[in-house]
Amino acid sequence: MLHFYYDLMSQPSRAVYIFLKINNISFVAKPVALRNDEHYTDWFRKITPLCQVPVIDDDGFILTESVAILKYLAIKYNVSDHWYPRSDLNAQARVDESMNWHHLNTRYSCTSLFRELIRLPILNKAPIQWHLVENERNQVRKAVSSLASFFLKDNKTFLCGNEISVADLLCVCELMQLVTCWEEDLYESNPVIKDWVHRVRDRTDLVFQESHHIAYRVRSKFSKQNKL
Ligand SMILES: N[C@@H](CCC(=O)N[C@@H](CS)C(=O)NCC(=O)O)C(=O)O
Repeated sequence: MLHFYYDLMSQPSRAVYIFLKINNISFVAKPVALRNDEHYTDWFRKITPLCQVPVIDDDGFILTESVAILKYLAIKYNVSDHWYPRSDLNAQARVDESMNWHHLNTRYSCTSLFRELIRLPILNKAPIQWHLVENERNQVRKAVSSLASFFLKDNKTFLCGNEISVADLLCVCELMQLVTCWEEDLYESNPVIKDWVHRVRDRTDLVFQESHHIAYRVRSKFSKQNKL
């Protein structure tokens, strides 16, 4: 049986969660509350000494890293080829290209901005460091611009072609983290990106909404007045 360890506040966890649900892959849900430091407990350290989510345990085969997990699940559960192409090497390489780029660009910039605005002020019980925030916003702007001008060029429907892939899930879940801190203008101000995010949301529909409830709950706690 497949066990899935996740926290829906975690962007890569949400991508895997949406993938599992949309493809009707049964799993035993094992939420790990990062806010309560559950990832540092002894029981979770036994699952992964890296103390991070997401993780899967598929009949004793434990796998960390969202990209590896998504590829493994796509192949193991033989989901529709568009999610992670197996029949066309070039199409597969496009999805890999996008996911490799994602880590140091959308992932790094969005998670850094979220950390400056929400994580660190809570952890350190200290005010937001606005001079650092502006730098992180610029990194997000740069990633958004590359997404539009390279990955979504020529009016592409999704990042790697006309159908959705695991790369779209990872990337959109990362951008959606900005909703928590009222920073969604950073991507919504770009019409190409705004439309693509909406397409991914519409394509994954109720699962997308369910997986992002918590992001909107955090948003309602983080006052917009905190923003500069
Ligand atoms: N490269 C990993 C990143 C995993 C990761 O950074 N997970 C975060 C949540 S988004 C986490 O568990 N953070 C807890 C910590 O590092 O203390 C992946 O893509 O799965």
